[in-house]
Amino acid sequence: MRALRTLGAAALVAGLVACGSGEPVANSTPTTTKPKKADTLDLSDVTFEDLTGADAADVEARDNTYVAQFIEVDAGTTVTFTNKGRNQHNVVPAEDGAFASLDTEDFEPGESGSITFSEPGDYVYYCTLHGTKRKGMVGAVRVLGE
Ligand SMILES: [Cu+2]
Repeated sequence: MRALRTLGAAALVAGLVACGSGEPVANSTPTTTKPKKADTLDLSDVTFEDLTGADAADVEARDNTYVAQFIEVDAGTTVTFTNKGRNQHNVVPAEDGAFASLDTEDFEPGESGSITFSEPGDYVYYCTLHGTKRKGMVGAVRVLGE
């Protein structure tokens, strides 16, 4: 009986030590999330073409730019992207899963694809063949609420 009690006390002390040494690791984790945001195009100085008041809007993918590059629409608007270029393009959200991508194989020259934006917010997108999340063939849809 006596031996068991001693063992229990030793385990308790070991537990406290482990707890204390783990704290600095937990404190350092939040700093790793910050730089991610800078990967995406900064929209603070961008002028958006006002396409509000309509149910639908069009964006052309040319070689190698989106026209209009920056549009502002009401929530619920369907934006149709058309590949007007001679080359392959695609439309991929900068934020993973923000909307369904228009993939290259479904977006050959002359083809179109539509995306309905129901939630207000800024949606940066880009062509993975000719751009990045912040330069080259990149654009954005600003979706306004009521
Ligand atoms: Cu492209």
